[in-house]
Amino acid sequence: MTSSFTSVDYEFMQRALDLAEQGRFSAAPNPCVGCVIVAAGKVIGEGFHLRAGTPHAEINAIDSIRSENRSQLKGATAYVTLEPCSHFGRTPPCADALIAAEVGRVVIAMQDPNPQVAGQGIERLRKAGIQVETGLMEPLAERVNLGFCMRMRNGRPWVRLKLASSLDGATALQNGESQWITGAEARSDVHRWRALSQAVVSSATSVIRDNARLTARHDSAQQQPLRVILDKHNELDPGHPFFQEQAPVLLVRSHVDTKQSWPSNCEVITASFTADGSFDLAALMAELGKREINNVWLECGKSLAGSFWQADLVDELILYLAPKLMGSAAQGLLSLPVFESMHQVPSLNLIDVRCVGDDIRIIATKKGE
Ligand code: AOF
Ligand code: ZN
Repeated sequence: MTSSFTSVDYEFMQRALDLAEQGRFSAAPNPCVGCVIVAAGKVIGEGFHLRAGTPHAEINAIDSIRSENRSQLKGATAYVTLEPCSHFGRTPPCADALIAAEVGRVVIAMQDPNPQVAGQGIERLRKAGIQVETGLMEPLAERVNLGFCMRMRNGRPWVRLKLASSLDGATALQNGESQWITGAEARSDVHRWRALSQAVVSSATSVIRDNARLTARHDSAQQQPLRVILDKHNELDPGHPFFQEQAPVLLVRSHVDTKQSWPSNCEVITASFTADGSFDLAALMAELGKREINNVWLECGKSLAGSFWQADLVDELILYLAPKLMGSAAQGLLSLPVFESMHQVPSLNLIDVRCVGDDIRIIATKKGE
């Protein structure tokens, strides 16, 4: 049930959203969640979810209150960015903890899309006589957990396609030279996005041709993403320096040669194929979903990028535009079919446009989403 919220409600939920963000490099596969507890108009407790297996945001918020002040919890309002859980997962239900604390009101930004919760936390709080209001700043709460929500609802990760080009849309000169189009700040921003993702997806061609390491080399990185490499023509060699990085690899090949031995950080699997003989990218994303990967960072050449786009598997574009002109013979951004009419041309929603160092960064999603 949505009701009218006051400006004070917005202020506290914004604080809870800021707290949720603090888990963004570490909470996966769990969602990022923030909680603020308010009594007599003052914040008495705050918490966020740091890592799977550790206490949830609500528990951290309750625990942040000194024991001599715990009586203030009675009748207090808890602001939570995600519905408090109702199930025993790695930790006990937060709904029960809020009931035991005798809070009077719980304001929730969004329902938990996890089928194990899905409204049952809200119901349990209401049954206990707590006033529950939902939907406050819901679109913002959803944006904090795009990957978790996508995986819970559709069984696959949220896919971000990274593209970098000159102002005239070129990604390499005619002779293939491409390093570097964007500047150091934009490249560091890419490492930050990799650190925010649980998997980086690319092709063997990119690894071999560009010597891409695909690791997250950024201060904020807490763990290295799984490097998922599509090697359709079985080209990548076990001795390639790519495997010497301290980061796991999932190598997807057309067939697996059981006699070939691979480094210990590399798991080799056989791809599923679509009817037209290409790798089944939807099946691969479902496989990553099963492996609890919330966010995929897709960083590859124009043909794999085009295949993801055409399979309707790109949820967000992150485009870096360098103020350079690389000429008409240069290579383009994305392999898409020839469109016969402007009606067929995909349109995008701009989500964010800003300068990153000397370059422009555009974040866009497909229109209507
Ligand atoms: C909350 N507050 O801060 C988070 C919630 O295995 P567990 O016990 O960590 O449970 C994970 C699930 O709990 C996760 O999939 C999501 O549904 C919910 N996350 N819930 O009340 C939190 N992180
Ligand atoms: Zn919980």
